[in-house]
Amino acid sequence: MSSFTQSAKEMFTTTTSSKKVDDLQRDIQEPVAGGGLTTDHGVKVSDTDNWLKVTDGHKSGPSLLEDQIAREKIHRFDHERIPERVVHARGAGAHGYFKVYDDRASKYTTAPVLTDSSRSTPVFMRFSTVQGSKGSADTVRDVRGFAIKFYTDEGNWDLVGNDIPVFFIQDAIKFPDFVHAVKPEPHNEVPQGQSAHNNFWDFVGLQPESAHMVMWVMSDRGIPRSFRMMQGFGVNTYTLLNSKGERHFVKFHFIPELGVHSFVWDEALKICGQDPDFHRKDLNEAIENGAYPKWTLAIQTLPESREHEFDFDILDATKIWPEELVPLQEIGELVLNRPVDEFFSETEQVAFCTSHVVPGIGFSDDPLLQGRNFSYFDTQISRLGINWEELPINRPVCPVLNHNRDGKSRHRIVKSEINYWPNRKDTGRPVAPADGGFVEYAQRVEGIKQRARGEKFQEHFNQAQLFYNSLRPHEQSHLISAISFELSHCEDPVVYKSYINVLNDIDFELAKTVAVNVNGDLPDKPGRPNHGQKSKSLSQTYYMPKEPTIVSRRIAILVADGFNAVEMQAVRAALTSAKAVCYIIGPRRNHIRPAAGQDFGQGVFADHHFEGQRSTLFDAIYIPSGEEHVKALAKNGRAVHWVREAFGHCKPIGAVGDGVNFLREVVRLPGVKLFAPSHGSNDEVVSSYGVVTTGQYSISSAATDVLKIGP
Ligand code: HDE
Repeated sequence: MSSFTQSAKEMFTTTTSSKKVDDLQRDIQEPVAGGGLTTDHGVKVSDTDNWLKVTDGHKSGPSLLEDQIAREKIHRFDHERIPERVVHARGAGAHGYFKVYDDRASKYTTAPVLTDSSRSTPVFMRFSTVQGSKGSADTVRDVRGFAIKFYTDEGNWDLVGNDIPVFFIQDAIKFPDFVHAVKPEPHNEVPQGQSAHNNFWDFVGLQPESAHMVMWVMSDRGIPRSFRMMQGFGVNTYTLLNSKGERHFVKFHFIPELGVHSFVWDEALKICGQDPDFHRKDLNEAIENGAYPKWTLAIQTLPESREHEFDFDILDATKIWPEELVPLQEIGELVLNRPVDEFFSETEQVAFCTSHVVPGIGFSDDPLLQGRNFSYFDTQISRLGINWEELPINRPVCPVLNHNRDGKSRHRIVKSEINYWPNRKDTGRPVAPADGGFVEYAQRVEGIKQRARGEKFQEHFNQAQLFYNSLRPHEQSHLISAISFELSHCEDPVVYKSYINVLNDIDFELAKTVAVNVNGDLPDKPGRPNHGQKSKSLSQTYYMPKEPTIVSRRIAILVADGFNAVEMQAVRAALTSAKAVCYIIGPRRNHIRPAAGQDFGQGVFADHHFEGQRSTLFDAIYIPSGEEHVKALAKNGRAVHWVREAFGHCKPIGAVGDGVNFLREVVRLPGVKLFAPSHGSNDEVVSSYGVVTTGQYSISSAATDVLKIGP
C-alpha cells in the first residue's frame, strides 16, 4: 500500500486515541511473535496438526473422542458464525470523533454532544449495503447505511442513517414486505444484492409511496464512488429539547468534505467482479494514509408551531424538507481516523439502536421511526444475545449501573448484594432530571385509535418530480439507463409494464423513454402534470468541494520499458504531495526499465501488471513520455484497453510528449476535444473532459483537477 508521507503515518499512530479507543484496550490482546499456543482453558498445546489416534506408526487407526484439544478446535470452528444482519449485512466500520464548532445548537438542545465544543466525542461508524448478504459485492446499486454510535458522557447515542434522505415506505409495519421483496426471491435465492428483479419492481409498482426513494436509488446516488464521498442523513424526524423545555423537530445531514461522487454504472458493474471489496478497502486505505474521511454535521430544525405549515407531513420519511423551505445549519464535524483492529469483534458485533438517544434528543411520531425503535433493539437479541450491550464495542464510556442481571453470556461482574430498587443502600437510584436523568417530553396526544396514516401521507409524487427535475441532464440520463437496466431484468411483463404507469406520474418524457427501452406500453398522455419545480441541493453536483482536490484519489501511472523515469518521478512527487495515491502499472510486477541513459539502477518497480488491476479501480491515468515505452504500450491490447476504458468512464487522463501521441492513437473518437491545461504548462496534457462537456456522462469518480498538477 502506498502512503502519502511518513509524517501522516506518524500522525495516525499518535492522534487517534479517544475515551472509547482507550476503553477497548482493556480487551485487546496482541499476540507476541513466537508466542506459545494454548487451549481456551490455558493449557499449552504441543501438537495442533494430528488428532489423537490409535496408530502403530505404519497405518492410521481410529481417532479418539477423548482428544479435547482436537474437539475444542473443531467445536469452536463449528460455532464461529452468528446470524448476519437481516438487512445491511455487508458493511465496513471505523473509529473517529465528533466535535461541534460552538454552542450554536444550545437554543435547540441541552445535549452536550451537540453543544459543548470543548468535547471530542468518540464515534464508531458502520457503512453498509442493504440488500446483499455478508459476502456480496460492495459496488452494487443500493442504498448505503450510514450508522453512527456516539459514545457520549451521557450514554450512547445511535444515529442510524442512510446515504439517501428518504425511505421506501411510510409505516414500519411494511418493512418485512419491502425487505422480502428486495432480497433474493424465495424460490431460488436469486439475485444476490440486486434490486433488478420481478419482486422488487412488483412491490414498488404497487406501493406508490416508494416512488420518491426509487428515483434516488436509480440516480447516481445508488452507486457511490466511496463511503467517504457520500452524504449521510438521519432520514427520520427526531426532536431536540432545550433548557426552556421547548421542542424542535430536527433532521440530521452529514456533508462529505470531498464532495458527493459516484461511479458510472459500467464501472460499478465491473468492480463487482474485479474487486468486490472495493469500498471497504478504500475506507481503510484512506485512513491508513492519513486522509481521514470528514463530514460536516448540519441540522434542519422546525419549532413545534410550524409542524403543519407544509404541503407534506414533516413526519413522513418519504419526504425531504427542501432546503429552500428549511435551511441547513452547520454545527460540527465528524472525522474517522482509526481502522478497526478486528472485523468481527468491532464491525460485526457493533449493534445500533435508533431508540438509543441521550437527554436533549428525542423521537417524533414519525411512524417509521416508532417501528424502528422496536425493531433494532429486538434484532440484536437474536444476533448477539441479551447481553449485547456489554460487548466491548457496544459498551458506553460512561458508568453503567442498574439492576438488570444474568442472561446468556453475561460479561460484567457486579459486586453487590443489591439487584433491585428501592433498596436500603440507595444503590442504583433513579436520577433527577436536574442531575441528568432522562425525561420524555410531555406531549399532548389526542386522537382515535385506528389503523390509518395522516392525510398528507397520501401524496406520493410531488417530491419524486422535484428530485427528477433537479437533476442535471447527464444525471437524468443515468437515471433513465438505470431504471431501464433494472426493468430489463424483470421477466414478468405485468411488472415492467405497470412500473411505466408510476413513472408517468412523475414525468411523461421519462415514462416514454423507459417504455421504449424495456418494451412497456407507451403512455399517450402524462399520468399527472409535472409541476416543474426544482431544489438546488438535490443534484449531487451541488456538493463539489469549493476547492477541487485530488486527496486520496488513486492514480495509475502506465509504463512500459523505455519510459521517461525522470519525468515520471517528478509528476509522481507532485501528485503524492497533493495526497493522491499513485500506483505504477506495467507489463509485469517487477522492475521496469527506464529510457536509455537514465540511471535508475534496476529500474522502477511496478505495483501491478496490466492484467492485475483494471482502469476501473483508479480515478485517473497518467502516461509519461518515452518513445520505446509508448510503442510497447500501443502494441499491448490490455494497455490500450486500459486507456480506452478510462476514457469511456470520463476519467482525467494526463499524458506528456510521446504519451500524448499514444492517446491520440487509441482514443479516436469523432468530436472529442483534446486540450491543454489553461494555466500554461508547455507539455500538453490531455483529458477526457471533452466528452463530459457534451453532457452525456457525469464526471463520475474523476479526480477533479489532475490537470492542475502538470509536470
Ligand atoms: Fe433499518 N434495520 N429498518 N433502516 N437499518 C436494521 O438492525 C428497520 C431503516 C439502517 O450497521 C436492522 O441491527 C425497520 C431506515 C442501517 O448495524 C433492523 C425499518 C433507515 C442499518 C432494521 C428500517 C435504516 C439498519 C438489521 C422500517 C435509514 C445497519 C440489523 C421501519 C434511516 C446498522 C440491525 C448497522 C439495520 C429495521 C428502515 C438504516 C432489522 C423495521 C429508514 C444503517 O433492525
